[in-house]
Amino acid sequence: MPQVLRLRGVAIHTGLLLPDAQAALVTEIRAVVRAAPLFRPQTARGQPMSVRMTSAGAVGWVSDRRGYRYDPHHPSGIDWPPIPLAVLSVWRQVAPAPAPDPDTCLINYYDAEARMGLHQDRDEAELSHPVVSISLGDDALFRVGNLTRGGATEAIWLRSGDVAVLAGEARLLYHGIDRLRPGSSSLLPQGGRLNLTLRVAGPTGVALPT
Ligand code: MD3
Ligand code: FE
Repeated sequence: MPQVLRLRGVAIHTGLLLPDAQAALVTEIRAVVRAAPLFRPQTARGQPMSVRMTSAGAVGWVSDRRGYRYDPHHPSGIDWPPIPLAVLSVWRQVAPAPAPDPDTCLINYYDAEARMGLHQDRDEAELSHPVVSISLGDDALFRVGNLTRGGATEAIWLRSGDVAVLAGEARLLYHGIDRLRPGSSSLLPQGGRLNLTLRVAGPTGVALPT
């Protein structure tokens, strides 16, 4: 039975997506990844991240020597593919009104060794819009901290089909992924985990005089 768990203001809709809906999302994401291949972003310190990423939407998240930002192009120079309608539908189902539609969907792929350190999501122009995150594949130990670095943290296992909604005060909490439970899901034939994060990135760069 789906239920909403709350962890420090993070709302987790457990089991929101049934297996057929999860499989349909994976099919859509495969098409996105074929068009816009996964890449390994560099951290601010120039180290490759363990998570591989790509995006769909008007803009996508990139990270290189120039820093973290939203860019209208994949590192290869192509436009990002559009956000699949099935993914957009999840946002429309769970984002608290009156949120605009998202303009970016970050696709994170975790293999058995990948992890994501504690961080805040603050590369968006307007930090008051919600963030919606969809988990597909292997279970992941999700950790939530505080509005500033340090202090006590709590962790919860995210499972395939769970949808997290980050709104209000929870939007700026430090969070990360400690590790996967490899082999816990058979959704992805090669194993691992896909996380789809929908955001309103807003305008990139500054308007130039015409
Ligand atoms: C809590 N992704 O891409 S998703 C990220 O599972 C990211 O790939 C993780 O953190 C992942 O930035 C966590 C759940 C999530 C997403 C955004 C949040 C939790 C959040 C924003 C604020 C607080
Ligand atoms: Fe994040």
